[in-house]
Amino acid sequence: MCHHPLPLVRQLEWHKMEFYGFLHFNMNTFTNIEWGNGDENPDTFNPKELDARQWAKVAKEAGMKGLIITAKHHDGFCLWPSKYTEHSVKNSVWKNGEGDVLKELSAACKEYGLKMGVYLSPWDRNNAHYGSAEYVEIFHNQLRELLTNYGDIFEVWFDGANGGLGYYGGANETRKIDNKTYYQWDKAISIVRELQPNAVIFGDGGPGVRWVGNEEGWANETNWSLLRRNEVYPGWPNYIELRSGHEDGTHWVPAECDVSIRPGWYYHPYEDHKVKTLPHLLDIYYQSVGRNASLLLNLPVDNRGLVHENDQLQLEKLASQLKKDFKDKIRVTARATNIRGNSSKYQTENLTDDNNDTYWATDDGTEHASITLAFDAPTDVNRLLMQEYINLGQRVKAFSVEAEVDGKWQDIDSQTTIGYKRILCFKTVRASKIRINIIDTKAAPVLSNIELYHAPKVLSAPTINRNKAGMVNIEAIDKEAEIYYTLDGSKPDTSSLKYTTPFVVDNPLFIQSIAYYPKSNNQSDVAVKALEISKKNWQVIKVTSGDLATAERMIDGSATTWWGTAKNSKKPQEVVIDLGNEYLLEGFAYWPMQDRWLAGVITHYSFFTSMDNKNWQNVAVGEFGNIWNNPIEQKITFNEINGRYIKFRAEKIHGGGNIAAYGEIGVITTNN
Ligand code: FUL
Repeated sequence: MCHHPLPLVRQLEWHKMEFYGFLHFNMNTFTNIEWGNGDENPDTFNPKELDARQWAKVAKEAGMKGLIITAKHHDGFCLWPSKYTEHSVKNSVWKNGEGDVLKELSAACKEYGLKMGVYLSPWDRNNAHYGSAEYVEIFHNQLRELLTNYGDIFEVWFDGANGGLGYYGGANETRKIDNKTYYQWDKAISIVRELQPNAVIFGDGGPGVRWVGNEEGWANETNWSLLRRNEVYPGWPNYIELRSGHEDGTHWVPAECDVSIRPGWYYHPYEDHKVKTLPHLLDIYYQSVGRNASLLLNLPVDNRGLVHENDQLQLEKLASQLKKDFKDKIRVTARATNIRGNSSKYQTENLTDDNNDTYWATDDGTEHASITLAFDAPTDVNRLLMQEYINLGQRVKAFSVEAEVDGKWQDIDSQTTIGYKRILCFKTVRASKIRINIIDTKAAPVLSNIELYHAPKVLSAPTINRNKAGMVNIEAIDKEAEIYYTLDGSKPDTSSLKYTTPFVVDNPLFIQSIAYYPKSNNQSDVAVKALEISKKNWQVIKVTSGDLATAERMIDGSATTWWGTAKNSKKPQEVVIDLGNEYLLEGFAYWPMQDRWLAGVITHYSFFTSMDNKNWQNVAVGEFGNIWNNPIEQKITFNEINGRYIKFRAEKIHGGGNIAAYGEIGVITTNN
């Protein structure tokens, strides 16, 4: 007998969904920021062409199985006419206050056969009562409304971001709460159980589904659906562990990878050309669904109320590529070194019968076993898909894969966990057999499915970089590729400019480029880079602490080289940059450091401009919303002003060492 956590029926149903969509659409869509403060005027919410059927259609055609919408984000604005706040659609000009986005989405999901989920932010920066027991009751009541009025809900999403600065009914202050106790989670969970017994609850530590510990769309290769759940709570500082779960977990709490199709969660026009490329989206798919997690891919609905054309196009590419990757299942005959009780109930045919309810198993105590999959004739193969029969838990701890090529066995991969689904991608081999060796398990292995494929090669778009001197370099991963580009906004093809050597760009410009493979007459996705004025005359002339001599790293054109102020320096830290010339400035850009382990991320800023480095104008003050969880480029615009010097002050920072760190600083002089 094995004693280990098993999934509940609602979790088993959730596992089968694999790929579904997130819709970030709310007040932030109209204020063009990631986190609203809560003091926004409800009339600001006014989508003129809102069409939830379009969202559902796009999602359905992409192969998504459901949609989760931000019914209320941290700014507190409710997309449904909640009885428990005035801060909602009912007080906006949209549909004269008669609208209800949740209702429209619920009807659209029904029409397109999608499941629906709700994101309800516990943190509410609008509500005057936030921090007191009164608000918790409001939160619970809002939850009740969402779970009562919109049909079946498959997932309830509780965000881990909690407490801090906000409007709070005009108090404009910082409010801290105790993440573990304040929201009375037991009560919130029992409301979900009462009203939507089939819904799974998402939170940092579940209870039903856990966060994967990053917002980039990947789980670790080792990924247990198990968690020592009682240790984890919203905002848990050891969230890095969520990427693998816990081998000795006490509960079944599988991982969900949430990631946006653009850098930000909400729609920003300046990210229209930053929709993720097909190779990037494919990587995300293989590193989430292919690693025993689900993929929750965000579509930021735009300020018209539609999924933007560019996002739709990339999603279509992903869907059609996945269809190609998994189109022709290679025919195999499976044999195993051990079959439980030599019984036909556990036969190897169960691995290839397209039925996940039948499975192959070994005798108890036989934790090592090999499965050999023989092809009719030598066949090209580069994908291996495996599934454990998780109704009986997650058991495999280590396995290896070999291929028989020209009569000789060669190693393909050595891996750890499998879980609900594992997909290995490897270099194409022409094999006559594939062998899977189960090396270590928690109990006798039980596998329900094995599939092999030969997925076509996908071409990567080139990368475009510019250094401090303004020199632009375009590179393709495959050295056989030819590179073409345009500088006039047109789509590049093989009749465009051919790239041979780096060239200088000093002024704002839009570069678009493709990699073209003459052998196969194939071209990649388009790489796009919006360039601002070059930094060739820029100089960092003052830092309040740290090494001025190396400070150029914050203006060298690359966000991956960063510079930081001295450790434990007195806050707030400032840097002053001489742009070398006078420019009409409309905004600035800040890249936090891009290292895997972040430090010195500026969350609150002040920005100044000057003509003479003496008299300074304070042109912007604010917060970089969600920058810690999603450390992407931040673009802040302000009223046009002439300036030669800029001063960037870190008002508040987050993360180790008490330093302020800068991946890159830029200015905005155009609307690119
Ligand atoms: C985070 C939030 O703070 C972001 O704004 C976004 O909603 C993301 C999905 O979760 O914790």
